Amino acid sequence: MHKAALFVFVLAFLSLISCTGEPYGIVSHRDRDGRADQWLYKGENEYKILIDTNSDGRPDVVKTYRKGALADVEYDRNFDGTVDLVRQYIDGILTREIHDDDFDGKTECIKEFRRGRVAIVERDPEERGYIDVVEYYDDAGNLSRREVRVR
Ligand SMILES: [Ca+2]
Ligand SMILES: [Ca+2]
Repeated sequence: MHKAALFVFVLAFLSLISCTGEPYGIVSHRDRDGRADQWLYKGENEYKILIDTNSDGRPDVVKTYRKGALADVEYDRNFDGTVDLVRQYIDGILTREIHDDDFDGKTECIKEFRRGRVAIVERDPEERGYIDVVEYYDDAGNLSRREVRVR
């Protein structure tokens, strides 16, 4: 349930950046050659700042603000139009990262943070949509426990 919600969240972003037209909202900045490289998208209870970091005309970093505070940042690190890293924040503090580090569109790792440090890592190495391995880390960053879930 929890994990399903995360996948829905990522898909919602994809539908946003696949829009066409002046596609990504209001242009809020242009780089020196006059092309847009930053857009502002206003929703009902949130706004998004979309940034094109590699100047290909498409946003690859999307920052979402809710109630004026940074809530999450989505990254397309290989510039293929698909989100491959999501960082979620509460009161501006990083709480969770959702990783697709092999860029196949499927999540294989979720990291939970406590006071800015990794506390729990959930792994789905075979990308079947189930968490197979849960790792717990202590305050010094050392692995303290590793659970393998058998299905
Ligand atoms: Ca781009
Ligand atoms: Ca993946």
